[in-house]
Formats: sequence, structure tokens, C-alpha cells
Amino acid sequence: SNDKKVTVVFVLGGPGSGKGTQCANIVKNFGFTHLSAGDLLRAEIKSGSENGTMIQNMIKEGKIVPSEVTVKLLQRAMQESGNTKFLIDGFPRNEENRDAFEKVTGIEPEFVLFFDCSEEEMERRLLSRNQGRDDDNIETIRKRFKVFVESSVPVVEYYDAKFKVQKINAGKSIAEVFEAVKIIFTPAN
Ligand code: UP5
Ligand code: MG
Repeated sequence: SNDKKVTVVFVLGGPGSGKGTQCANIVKNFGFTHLSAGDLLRAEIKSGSENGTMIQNMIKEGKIVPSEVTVKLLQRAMQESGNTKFLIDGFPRNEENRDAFEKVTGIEPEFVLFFDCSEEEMERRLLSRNQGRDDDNIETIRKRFKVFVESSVPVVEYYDAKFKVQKINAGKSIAEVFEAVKIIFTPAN
């Protein structure tokens, strides 16, 4: 049938907090499929889609792409994966994203993994990443931080009020952060 139980964990945290890095570790150990909304949007730009130029301009400005675009990409990737367990990284970034995903897919997240990191540390990481991302320059980084505080933190607060947030101190080393992540994903018995 079409209604196998689907498990979704939203992975949130500021730009450079380590979402992608830790999701790769979780995949290796716990059998999830990792879907980075940002990676899906960047792939859409590369594919030459009709939305490509709009997406590219929004990413360059650190703005949040309309959810009809992002939700479609996520839904397609979920269907194509053949898996039932997903880490959705960097989404939902605002209330509109959250509402659209819930309405379109009918999925509520199991929990939200939230990587808490200082802006100083995130800025340091982003400026030394050197992967040629259009948005890893100081002007765009400042815009991304502002959008995170104004639009994405309220989403974390929404789930926190429902006791669904697992907060991790993401300012430590990659290995130390993963030790804390592992505890959350390891069944109690
Ligand atoms: N690093 C990682 N962990 C470390 C640690 N513990 N100690 C030291 N270094 C660490 O890590 C960043 C860098 O830090 C790497 O070099 C890593 O080695 C190192 P990474 O794991 O890549 O962090 P991540 O949180 O994934 O950072 P990213 O830059 O991807 O976060 P963003 O949330 O800014 O980017 P995303 O790709 O999600 O979105 C980009 C843009 O797309 C958004 O600004 C927006 O314009 C758009 N977007 C939407 O519009 N809608 C969406 O739904 C999603 C994105
Ligand atoms: Mg990322």
C-alpha cells in the first residue's frame, strides 16, 4: 500500500552549525536517508530548471525560497529514495515552510534535532569551508544569520512548545557533537 509509516526528523540549526556534517554521520549509523533542502535547491539551479534563476538569486541574498518549490523537491526525493526514514536538513526554515509541508504531506516530524552554535563559530566555519558556495561570503553570511534568527528560530520554538526539540551543543568538535547525537538516535533498550 501507499501508507507505510514514514519517519521524519527535521535537522535545524544556523548556517554552518554542522547539519550536513552530522547528517552524514547519522546516515552511516542509523539507516536514514539524508535530504538537505539546500542541496536539493542547488541541484535544481544546476539542472537548468525554470526556477533556477529565482532560486539562485534568493540563495545569494540568504532569503527563503517559496515552500511550493522546496516541498515539491523534498516530496520527490522522498518518493525516489525507497526509504521510510528521513533526515530533512535545513527545512522548515519559516512558519510558511512548516505549514506547507504538514498540509501537503500530512507528515509530522518525530522530533527536531537542533544544533545550537554561536554566530562567531558558525562564521569561522563558513568562511573556511572553501567549497565555492555562492553564499559563503561575509555579506551573505550576515543576511543568513539575520533570516535564521527572525524566521527559523520561531520554528524551533514552535516545536519546543510541543516538547519535540532535541537540542545539541554544536560548538564542540565534530566527534564530540556526534557522541551527543548518537545518544538521541540510540533506542533506549
Ligand atoms: N564543521 C562542521 N561541524 C564542525 C565542528 N563541529 N567543528 C568544526 N568544524 C565543523 O558545516 C559547515 C562547515 O563547518 C564545514 O566546512 C564543516 O566541515 C565544518 P556543515 O555541516 O556544512 O554545516 P551546515 O549546518 O550544513 O551549514 P550550511 O551552510 O549548509 O547551512 P545553511 O543552513 O546556511 O545552508 P542550506 O544549504 O541549508 O541553505 C542555503 C540557502 O538555501 C538558504 O540560505 C536559503 O537561501 C536556501 N534554502 C531555502 O530557501 N529553503 C530551504 O528549505 C533550504 C535552503
Ligand atoms: Mg548544509
